[in-house]
Amino acid sequence: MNVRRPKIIITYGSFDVLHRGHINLLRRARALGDKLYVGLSSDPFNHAKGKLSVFPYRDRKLILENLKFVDRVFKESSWSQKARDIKKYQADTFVIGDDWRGKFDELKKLCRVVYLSRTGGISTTKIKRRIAALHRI
Ligand code: C2G
Repeated sequence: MNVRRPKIIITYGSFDVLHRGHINLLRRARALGDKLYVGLSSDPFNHAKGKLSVFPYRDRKLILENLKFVDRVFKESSWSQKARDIKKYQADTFVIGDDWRGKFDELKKLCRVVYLSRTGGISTTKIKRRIAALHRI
């Protein structure tokens, strides 16, 4: 009896101040296969992306690793590591939100590339602003 190799889904992000937009993305990504691997932006790479995270990498990693539909979290420390990661983890599909539509099409030579719709009305930036506003009260 031939045992099918689990279908690996790979995605990347900062996932700072985890919210329903992130959860929707991760849940739908996981539903496209059997395992979900997440490349989590390191603090220095986050900074290179112009983001100062509220939670440091180790906290963001702990939170993601405890989501039932995340199977592995590894460090994303550069824009250029995706192709290597896809080969290393034998990923079948690369998934990311459609705010990135078209940006990672070069990965199509390695695996399926899927851009999922973003969840409207929520972002880490909005959450930061809301906390700042509440703090002023
Ligand atoms: N996302 C979403 N809906 C939101 C917010 C985010 O679907 N309201 C998705 C994004 O499209 C992305 C994932 O959640 O696929 C993580 O979002 P961020 O943490 O903002 O990650 P980003 O800065 O887009 O990093 O190399 C790729 C980068 O690391 C992606």
